[in-house]
Amino acid sequence: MRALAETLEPPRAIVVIPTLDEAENIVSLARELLALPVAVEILVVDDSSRDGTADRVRALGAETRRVHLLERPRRMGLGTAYRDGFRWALERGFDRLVQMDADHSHRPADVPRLLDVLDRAEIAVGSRYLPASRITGWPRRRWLLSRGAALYVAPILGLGVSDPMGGFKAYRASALGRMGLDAFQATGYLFQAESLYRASRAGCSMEEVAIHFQDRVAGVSKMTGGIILEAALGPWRIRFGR
Ligand SMILES: Nc1nc2c(ncn2[C@@H]2O[C@H](COP(=O)(O)OP(=O)(O)OP(=O)(O)O)[C@@H](O)[C@H]2O)c(=O)[nH]1
Ligand SMILES: [Mg+2]
Repeated sequence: MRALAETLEPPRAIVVIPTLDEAENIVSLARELLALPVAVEILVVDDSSRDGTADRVRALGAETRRVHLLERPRRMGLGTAYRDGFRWALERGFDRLVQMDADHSHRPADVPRLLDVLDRAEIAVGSRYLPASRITGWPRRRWLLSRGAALYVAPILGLGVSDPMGGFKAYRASALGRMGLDAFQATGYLFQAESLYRASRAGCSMEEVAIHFQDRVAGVSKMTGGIILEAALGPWRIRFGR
């Protein structure tokens, strides 16, 4: 019976969005996602933002049952936010999981393209650095930092992708299960590359998708010097142990 139900029911997709003071962005982003031609639910993982992000998400959740909120007691890092969010979604039987930033850097219009890729690969990796990709609104310094991080991290982890630090991806649930969410080392931004490293070690198939990335629309960056240091040292730790 279960096998039959699985073949008849369309895959359930959820977009996991970590937030830290994104009240100005999250509602408009969620509404754009809900208006997509493909049906998705949304999980916001909020680390006790002080600008009312969680209240706005709760209000939206009361309006539509497709928006969910996972609240954490303090800032605990982007990597653990994604892992907690993915666990939440896997426990509730979602088949396809998308991750994206809250600040409108990742466009909802690209979500259906990422999900389509999951018909032929287990992971769709949004890339800012394919010939068809676009980045708008970034000063040259920011571009250099991001491009440099990508070129530095990929060979250390043996990743054959152009944008290992990108935060716009889609996974089949089965792939996340094989990647071992409990074993991750990165608690912060390096989660992005570690997820691909663990996926390739688990034999997951991946395909890169060109995306149009734009600078955050509102709010402030959460990037700090500590995050840059993590990107410098972390890949070696992930590759060669603690
Ligand atoms: N829950 C949670 N979310 C976080 C944390 N750190 C960052 N985020 C969110 O993760 C996403 C990416 O963070 P950003 O500050 O946009 O980082 P970035 O895109 O590298 O930097 P900018 O280019 O300045 O935007 C955003 O939605 C943030 O609100 C965290 O510790 N916990
Ligand atoms: Mg951003």
